[in-house]
Amino acid sequence: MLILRRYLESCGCEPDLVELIRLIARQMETIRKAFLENQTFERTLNPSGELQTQMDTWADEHLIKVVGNSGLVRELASEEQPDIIRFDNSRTDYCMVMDPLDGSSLISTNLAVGTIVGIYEGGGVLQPGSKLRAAFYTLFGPLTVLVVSVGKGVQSFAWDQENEHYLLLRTCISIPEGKQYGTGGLKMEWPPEHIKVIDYFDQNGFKIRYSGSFVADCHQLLTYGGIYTYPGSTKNPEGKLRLLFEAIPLGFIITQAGGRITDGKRNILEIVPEKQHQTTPLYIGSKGIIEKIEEIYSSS
Ligand code: AHM
Ligand code: MG
Repeated sequence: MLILRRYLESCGCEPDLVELIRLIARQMETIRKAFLENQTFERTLNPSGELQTQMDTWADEHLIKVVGNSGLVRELASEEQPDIIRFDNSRTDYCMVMDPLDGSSLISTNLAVGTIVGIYEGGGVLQPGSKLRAAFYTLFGPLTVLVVSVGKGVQSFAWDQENEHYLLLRTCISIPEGKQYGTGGLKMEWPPEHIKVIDYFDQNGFKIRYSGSFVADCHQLLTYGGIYTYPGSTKNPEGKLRLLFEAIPLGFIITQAGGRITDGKRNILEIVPEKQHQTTPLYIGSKGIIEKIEEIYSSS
């Protein structure tokens, strides 16, 4: 059976990149154990103005400590931190973006959540997604799964507790043209283009699937196809989800699986981020559906 380390080496990843991905991947057991004691909300808000859960801050502090001590990352931007963190001890030029725990409003319901990571090689964290060197996410479901792309397709691995390594689960994942969708936002605040998109789905036999965890909702696309969307709203035209920590890493992975990501008008992977906590409306999933959505937007 292929394990994560051998897969990354077989792709020609430099040893420091292999070490960095494996280092973060290994933290998932520690993070999983911390759920039991960190079930509630904090009284603090994150830089996007959202209430933090105990696990948001726990996972954030833990990963910052581990990454900072590793000497493998020069610059780190986290969804839970107001500013970009720079590590002077780094022997590499890797710049990392992360959502330490995505979907955290679901912790109290025990639904699936996970960690999202993107890695650039030099150039800082404010770069378009097309420049990513690697991206991966983990998902805590019945299995602890890790889905990774180093620009050579998408593979998924599952944590093997007994042998303490990640075993290959699916290789060369290709996203099918499914017929399901999940949409965020309040219907009363959807922009007119989004209403047309949803009407198109409803008139064409699409099924609804929405959990409230971006990482989990995107993960199911790799099996069933379809799309996930969090549109802009009349109140927040730039949407809710973060360009750096959510849209870019997941967009990179879904694109590597043959899908696409758009804000309705442009490929999100081509957007040059202007600030760390920038948000974007987004549609992510099967290629044909995204093309249809862009058609609806351009004719509106
Ligand atoms: P989080 O990173 O704090 O969990 O926030 C992002 C989450 C996404 O995982 C999810 O898709 C979205 O927010 C759900 O928002 P809503 O509760 O408005 O449906
Ligand atoms: Mg998130």
